[in-house]
Amino acid sequence: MFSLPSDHEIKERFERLGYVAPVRIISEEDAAACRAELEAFERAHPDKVGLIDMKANLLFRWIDRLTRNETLMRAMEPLIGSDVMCENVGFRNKAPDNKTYVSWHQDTVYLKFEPRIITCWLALTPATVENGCLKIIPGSHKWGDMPHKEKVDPYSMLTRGHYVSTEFDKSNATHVTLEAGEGLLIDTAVLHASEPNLTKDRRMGMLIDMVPASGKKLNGRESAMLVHGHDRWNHFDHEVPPAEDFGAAEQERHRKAVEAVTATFYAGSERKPEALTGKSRNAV
Ligand SMILES: O=C(O)CCC(=O)C(=O)O
Repeated sequence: MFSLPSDHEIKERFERLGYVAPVRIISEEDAAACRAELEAFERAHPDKVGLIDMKANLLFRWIDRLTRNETLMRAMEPLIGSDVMCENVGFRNKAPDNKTYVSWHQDTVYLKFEPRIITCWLALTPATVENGCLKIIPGSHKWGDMPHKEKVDPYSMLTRGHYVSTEFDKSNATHVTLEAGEGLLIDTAVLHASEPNLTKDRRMGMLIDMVPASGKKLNGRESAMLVHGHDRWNHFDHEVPPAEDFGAAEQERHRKAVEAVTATFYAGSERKPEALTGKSRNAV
């Protein structure tokens, strides 16, 4: 377990700025081991890389373990308590192509939960200004829902290519640089974006989306994984942790869970998640 800021400091920074970073979650060695696991999967199943875009914790034990990480749970406790559901895990691996980017957006456009989901963006490689770390607008979680549009853009890392469609003040936009194994805890209402990767190596990170077990999805019922504590509320269907890596039963449960979530996350969109097809734009 790594040391953390005090509960008061985590809560105060999160409420004021909409994020806390950096928070060391795993060691650099463990982050390198996660990268090796992921790249072994990519080499073995190049046609299935897209599956890890959503609910990847249903497919691999090492990913499920990360969602239950002790330091992560302790860091989340002042924000959402100790009964925690993991709603989603997805990878955000940015190719060193000087093109792939993420436009300014809020995740609350499609993540409709009460309270709002908190994401841990966990770096598996260093995330730097040069390789396109996240950029955020501190305090923008208090701005309310901004208007968004979608566009088809092969270089947008967001499946739906959504972006904020009005002008807004970007003068205090801040780059959040991370060492491998460090995390950024972010309110999903915070405006964020990221620029192309200008280096020679991939920038790799994963999103771990968490909500208190007492929380609720506002537009339909969904499945999620209980990763800490107890569920006394029955607001989610419980997902089953993987018993083996990428087994047939695991793939079938993953497919069903992604299909169910697609019905609400992608409601009103013509796009479909990569996690349904296996095809990925963010592969090696
Ligand atoms: O990894 C990134 O650069 C940003 C990803 C992101 O904002 C998202 O998937 O919502």
